[in-house]
This record gives sequence, C-alpha cells and structure tokens, in this order.
Amino acid sequence: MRKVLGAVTALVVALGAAAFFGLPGATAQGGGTIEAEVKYGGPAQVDKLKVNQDTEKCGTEAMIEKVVVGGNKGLANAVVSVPSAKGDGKGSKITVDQHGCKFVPHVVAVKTGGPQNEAVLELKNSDDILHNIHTYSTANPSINKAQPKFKKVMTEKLEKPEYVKLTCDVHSWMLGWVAVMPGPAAVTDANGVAKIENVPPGKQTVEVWHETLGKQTKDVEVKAGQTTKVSFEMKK
Ligand SMILES: [Cu+2]
Repeated sequence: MRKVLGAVTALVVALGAAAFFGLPGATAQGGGTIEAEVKYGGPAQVDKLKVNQDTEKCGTEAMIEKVVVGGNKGLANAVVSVPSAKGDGKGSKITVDQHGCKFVPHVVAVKTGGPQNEAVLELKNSDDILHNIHTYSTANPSINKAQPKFKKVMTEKLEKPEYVKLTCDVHSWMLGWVAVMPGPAAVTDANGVAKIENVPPGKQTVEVWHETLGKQTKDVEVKAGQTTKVSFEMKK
C-alpha cells in the first residue's frame, strides 16, 4: 500500500511540477512585469460605527477602512491596472466573502473579456445571516439580491470595465469595491505594493485608483522578461 501511495504521490508531484513550470513559459511569452509602489503621506482614515443588529455575527462596532496606510507610507487597497495593454479577451473570477458583516477583501480586481467572457464575481456568505448585495455602477446593470443564510455562494457576471461599489442593504456600513478591468490589474498590499505580470513590452500607461484618493496615471516602458518599477504618491 505504501509503495502504491508513494508512486501516486510521485506522479502527482511530477504532474504538478510540469503544470507549474509549463505555465509561465506558455503565458509569459515576451511579457514583462510592472511593480508599482503607491504611497500616501496623509493619515489613515478608519470610520467607526456602533452596530446594534446581528451583533452575534457583526460585533458591536463596525470599522470602515477608508484609507489604510502601512509601513513606509504604503497605501493599501489601491487598484493598479494597465489600461493601455489589451486584455487576452478572457474574463477571470474573483471571490468576495461576506464575513463578520464585512466584504473580505475590501477591494478586489478582476478581468472582463467582453460579452462572452465576463468577469465572474463569486459572493460568499460565511456569516449564517441574511445579507443583501447591492452594487452601484454605471456601465454594468446594478445587482440587488438577497442572500439568505442558507445560500452560501452566489455568482454574478460583470461585463463592462468599471469600478463597482459593493454595499449591503441589510448592514448599512458594509462597503467593498470590485475593479472590473479589461486587462491585467492588481491590488496593493499592506505595504502599498502591487505586481502585475505578463504585460506586453513597449510603452504602457499605468493607472492607480483609490476609493477616496482618486486616480493617477504614469507612462512606463515595459521590457520582456524584466521588472519595471513605478511609484505613485497619492494626494488628498
Ligand atoms: Cu450584510
């Protein structure tokens, strides 16, 4: 039995390695990487709100993290995208959880490839209470749907590029954002850094968007197989 298991394990490892090493060569063909660093010199902004409903799941205080500043003035939750780079026409899928009466993660980026290849937004409800997703957008139709506690997962499609605001009609403080982008995009981490891989070489425009600090763009030169660094300083 142990021998059989060993053989199976070896096969799985080999297949995994093939998939792992095979992929970058197939998709990164000639692409470069953009590493963006987003900084903000101002203060963090966290709104606190007293909660008096569903407190068992939501707690008694809601924290709405409008501006999150980490080490070295790094701005978290900023969306970095490359609007000048055409996408591959394929939509991607992203999951947002409703957990502790918060959208987790607070900001996500997902790719749309147009009418037949929309971005897929998977909404999880891990709270065991009723939520009601309500999106605010202009290019895409608004979504307004109840998600009872027994409905653990709900799937929605977003076709058009846009920054979509997520709210919940049951819990007024719940706030999230889905950046639906036609091409590559990423969200800055706690240090304000986002990495975008597989960007076509040549002159590209990098866009940074933050929910309260607005938008900025910069032009960069992307080289095949190399990392281009670009930094942004957001202003209030
Ligand atoms: Cu809710």
